[in-house]
Amino acid sequence: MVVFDKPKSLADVPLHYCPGCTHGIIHRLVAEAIDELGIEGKTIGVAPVGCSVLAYNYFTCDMVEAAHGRAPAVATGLKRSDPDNHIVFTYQGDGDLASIGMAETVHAAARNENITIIFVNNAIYGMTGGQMAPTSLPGQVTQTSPYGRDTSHCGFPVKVSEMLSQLDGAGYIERVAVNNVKNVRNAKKAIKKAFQNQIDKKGFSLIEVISTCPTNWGMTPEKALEWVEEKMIPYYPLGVYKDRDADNKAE
Ligand SMILES: Cc1ncc(C[n+]2csc(CCOP(=O)(O)OP(=O)(O)O)c2C)c(N)n1
Repeated sequence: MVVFDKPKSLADVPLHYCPGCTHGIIHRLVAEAIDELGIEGKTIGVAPVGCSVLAYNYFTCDMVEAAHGRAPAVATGLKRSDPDNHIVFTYQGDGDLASIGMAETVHAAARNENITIIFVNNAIYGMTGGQMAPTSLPGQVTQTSPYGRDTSHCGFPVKVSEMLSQLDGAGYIERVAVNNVKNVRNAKKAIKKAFQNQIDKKGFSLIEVISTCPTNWGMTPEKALEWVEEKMIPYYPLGVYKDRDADNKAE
């Protein structure tokens, strides 16, 4: 009896991610959602620059590479070119989505583009070696804030889910984490719903996934999971920030 299997939407190759990095878990959840919804043949993923730049090696659906920050713009084109037959998702880091790509993110949400965004928030620029990101926490030590992020001159972190939920165009915004089994299960539900929304033509969905970067945080994988629970989740509370469907039903 098979009790555990690899999703078909995930290639059978070793991942390049560091030990304890949660990109691998998030890849799996996206692949499971694609499998369960039976959309592999029509799904196109867009991965820009960042640690997940090689995601095209891991997902078996079609993948397109975007310039840094531009994934929502590329996804918009792919979706609009054949809205009934393309299921399009982006897979973006916080440096990518909330810094260089902020304009694309905000306007894709404002336009209610019928796409699914997987936003991996690990509070740091991973690929380039651990510089401060728009989501780095106050006091967080990074390569460019060696004494800790000082908000008096570095400003404050951007809370993407809270911000986007204020836009009328955004359909579904949820923040999840993958630091324990319960949170991984919730993350799976949210990611699957974000794809289902697109199938149902409900418009823009973004799932923010609180993730780890033990290498650049300078922590063991175990300590990184604790840091998520103790530092990141209190600053970035988990939950549904916008669900147009539920809001409409409540009215
Ligand atoms: C136009 C452009 N500017 C800057 C870079 C350098 N760069 C590559 S990845 C990256 C940030 C990656 O951080 P994030 O998006 O948070 O993803 P992570 O690597 O942490 O998963 C930057 C600044 C680039 N490749 N292209």
